[in-house]
Amino acid sequence: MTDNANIFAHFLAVAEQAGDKPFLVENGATVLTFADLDARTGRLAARLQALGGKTGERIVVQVDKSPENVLLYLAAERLGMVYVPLNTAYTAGELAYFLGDAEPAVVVCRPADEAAVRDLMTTGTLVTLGTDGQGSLLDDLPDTVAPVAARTATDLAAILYTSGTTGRSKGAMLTHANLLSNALTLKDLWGWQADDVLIHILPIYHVHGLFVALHGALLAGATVLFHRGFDPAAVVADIARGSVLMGVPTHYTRLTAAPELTPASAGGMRLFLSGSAPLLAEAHQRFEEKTGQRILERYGMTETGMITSNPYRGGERVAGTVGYPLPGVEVRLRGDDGDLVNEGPGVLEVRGPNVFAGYWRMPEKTAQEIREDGFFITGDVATQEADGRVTLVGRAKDLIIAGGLNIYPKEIEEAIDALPGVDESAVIGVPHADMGEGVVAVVVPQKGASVTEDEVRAALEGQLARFKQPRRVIVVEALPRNAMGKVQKAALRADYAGLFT
Ligand code: MLC
Ligand code: AMP
Repeated sequence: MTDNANIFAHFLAVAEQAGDKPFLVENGATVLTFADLDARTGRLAARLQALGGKTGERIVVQVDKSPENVLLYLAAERLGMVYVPLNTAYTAGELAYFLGDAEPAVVVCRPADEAAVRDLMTTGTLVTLGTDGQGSLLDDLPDTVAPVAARTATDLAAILYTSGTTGRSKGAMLTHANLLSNALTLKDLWGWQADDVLIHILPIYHVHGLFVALHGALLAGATVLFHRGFDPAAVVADIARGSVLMGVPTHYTRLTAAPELTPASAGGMRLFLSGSAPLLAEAHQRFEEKTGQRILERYGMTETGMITSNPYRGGERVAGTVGYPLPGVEVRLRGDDGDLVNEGPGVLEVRGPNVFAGYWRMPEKTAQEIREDGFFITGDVATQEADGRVTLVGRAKDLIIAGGLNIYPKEIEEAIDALPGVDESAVIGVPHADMGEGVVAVVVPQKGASVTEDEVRAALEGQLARFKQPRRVIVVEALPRNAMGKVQKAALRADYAGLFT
């Protein structure tokens, strides 16, 4: 192993051992071997340098998933840049905020977005990367390789934006030590081995697909069967060759419906992992009936990486629970009255080497959410059994999770309230068979004005990323309020609980 805290140095040490073994395989063909990793990332890092990228500066990336995107991430880490990946669904308006806030030295976007992104940029050099390796990023690749930058444990490796209850996105600053500690812990806990084969179906702009999945394979020297999107039939076709799959509950619900998936076809898999959103006990059970395999559910956050996990060995994977705090990670619960409680329910707080360094350029927000003793307030409400097992029972934060993606109602309410003729709105999540939760907007028109569902939906088109847009808009005369005048979202959720089921 290496003294350099740069996480890429640790990946490289493993790659050197793995040699010619395939790292990324797509549609049955090897697109990248471990032996290629050093030279390919070295040249790409030299290219980023030539574009003006420097160690410690930010690189903002909004591109479609591809093997080159994986290389770009690794090259950025190699150079010691701070990687800032963005959901490809974000609109120009959303992107403008991220670009202004991150002040990147380099921006990489899809070729089709080049002109629009250029208009939004206030700092940095723009290059493009397409799905098949086309784009100006890979033009003029130098023959030289950039060395692996020396980084300390507290240096930033990435900033991942996460929306907040105020509607404004916050950049979670993740250090090299945050990422490496979590990855090493999960490698041991989940029994990663060099002969593992990961079926990778997640986007690579979030913690789940970028860190939890890719880092596991990189630290184990394991092969990745690379899927650019999620097609259940393609996953089933790969399952005979795979050993590990990570997904959000929607992936498992859709896989359960795939006729080709059987205990025989899934028999070679050693681990199905789920997280990012609650996996209903019923979905857990149906997957087990279908495949004979028990999903291992774990719980995490952008700010903290993984926090708890059901056991891989030597313990039960209990449906509806998220398992035990990871080794080296402490959790505690705080009740409504502000005191710590043992069993809960209470808001879960977490401390450990995985907990982020704070929100980018938001010291006051950081101080509100990380206590002086280092515990981060997750906003998830949990109970804990005497043996440490955690069950998530609710959220203190007003958050909707659809298909594993977080949606903050406040942001959507602000967009709707700004529309002509709208007095106020309340955005809620109600059960959705495929996505877990579906977004519903309940809208009150101004006196004498008329507002229709179609008008609201059309107005939000292009303004908010598609996954955040309400699937239904209900126009009402007034919102239910309690004696304090607060909108009763629980009552609205009950009223519209059956909309998507
Ligand atoms: C797609 N759509 C969504 C959506 N994904 N709507 C709400 N929520 C989502 N997550 C929209 C599309 O724009 C489309 O809208 C319609 O839904 C149907 O799309 P689809 O083709 O069925 O969707 P698909 O491309 O198959 O994507 C579904 C999915 C994807 C579940 C595969 O959303 C996904 O990969 N989710 C994973 C997200 C993730 O990685 N989360 C981890 C965060 S990290 P229309 O109107 O155009 O038809 C984290 C920490 C942790 O949370 O613990 O891991
Ligand atoms: P994000 O901010 O996208 O990282 O999302 C983190 C949030 O996802 C957490 O605060 C939880 O609310 C939720 N989450 C993650 N894993 C699980 C899980 N296994 N069960 C329920 N919720 C989860």
